[in-house]
Amino acid sequence: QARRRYVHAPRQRTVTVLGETYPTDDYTNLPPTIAELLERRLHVTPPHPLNTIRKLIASHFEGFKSYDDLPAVVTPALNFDSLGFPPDHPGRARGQSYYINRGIMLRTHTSAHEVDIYRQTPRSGGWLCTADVYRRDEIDRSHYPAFHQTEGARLVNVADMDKLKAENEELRRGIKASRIIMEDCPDFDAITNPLQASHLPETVLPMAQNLKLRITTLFMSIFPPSTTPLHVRWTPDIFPWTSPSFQLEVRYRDAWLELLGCGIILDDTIARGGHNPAEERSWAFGMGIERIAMPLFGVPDIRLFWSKDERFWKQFKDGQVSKFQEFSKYPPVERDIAFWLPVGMAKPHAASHAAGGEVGGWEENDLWDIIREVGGDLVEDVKIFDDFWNEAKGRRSLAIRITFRSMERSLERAEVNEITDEITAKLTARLAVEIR
Ligand code: FA5
Ligand code: MG
Repeated sequence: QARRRYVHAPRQRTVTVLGETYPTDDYTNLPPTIAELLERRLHVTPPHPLNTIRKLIASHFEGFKSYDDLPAVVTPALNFDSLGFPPDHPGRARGQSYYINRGIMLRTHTSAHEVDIYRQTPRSGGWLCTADVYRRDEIDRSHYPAFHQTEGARLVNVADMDKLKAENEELRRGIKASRIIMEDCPDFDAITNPLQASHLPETVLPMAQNLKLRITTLFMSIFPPSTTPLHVRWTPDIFPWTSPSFQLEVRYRDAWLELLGCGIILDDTIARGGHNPAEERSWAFGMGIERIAMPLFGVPDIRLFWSKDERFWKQFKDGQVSKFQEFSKYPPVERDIAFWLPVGMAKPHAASHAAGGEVGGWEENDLWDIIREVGGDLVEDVKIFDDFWNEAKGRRSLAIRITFRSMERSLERAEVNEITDEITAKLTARLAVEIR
């Protein structure tokens, strides 16, 4: 059995993204199905709910300058280096990000624009940036390989901390415990992760409180009383360019849904952004706006945001929050595929899974991409339901269950069989797996 690495489709000499043609190389892994999504511009297209959320956020952060039209095609230098990602960070791997070639990729987050935007921001200024972002990720109701984020940041002069404390008191008085219920995190003051060595607590605590208070009052202003109380929880997080860092989750349909990551910007990044870290502190957040739109509009599946069906589009009015009426649910069709990984692929290893599932040349995201590439939006969910190591064969076996469901019609058995056969053929050809 050949020890083969994943090859992303028969290699084309060029790929075209937004009408621009780029040369490919050994790093290219952008499928045409993803490249097409760059043309949708959902976050600036009324009456799409993502456009409405973008505008609601902008009206809450008065005086913040908005950037809604920055190009998704960026360099790894902008997406990673400008934020201090270490060279071996798992996010850089081909298994996690979409590369046009070694030097050009699709942004994986709106933070790619932080340094450039700070450079255009005056002292004590604030800004917002909303954009489509792309990641090779798992497939389920709340994860899609293309999604949208709103990034927000505020600079505060260290000499203005007293003013900020007064503002925080005011914000705190406006928060109604009946609308936002904080679980496992009793107050806004908890900081569980390290302050930067150069930062005094008196210039960081008010910033961290202000960050959490502004986000909490944002949710109070965009979620109408009929959709609250929201159950939320703040937990510690880690980002290469912030410390301390936090994550916010919301309870939706019996599960915790991750809404955003945020933190206090590192001095290095402040300096790269053209500000003086001895004088300016900054907080920043990056929120997934589909993740806000799901509980806000009651949208049960993230794929719906990409729908071209008028039963989706007709339900919304620009700038207005309304409850989404699910259109009739068509039955799911499940198919299982079991296969041996090529000889020489390492044993399953919990730690590598946590780092993005890259084990001895085998990347789980290759699997998800091939399934999406063939099944498109008919794929609702994919799960590995069996994963074992056969000592005698020295090989690892995986069994996956694909759930197919159309949002628009009942699927024919023959059609699902055909898609499953094509997925099986591509897995065999590209990943050199052996079907069991
Ligand atoms: C980030 O992307 C950081 N750039 C956020 C940040 C900004 C931190 C500024 C510090 C300062 P994270 O990878 O956690 O963090 O993604 C942010 C949010 O995007 C998540 O909380 C989630 O709401 C959303 N998100 C992430 N992956 C997906 C996905 N596959 N589909 C839909 N939404 C997603
Ligand atoms: Mg996160």
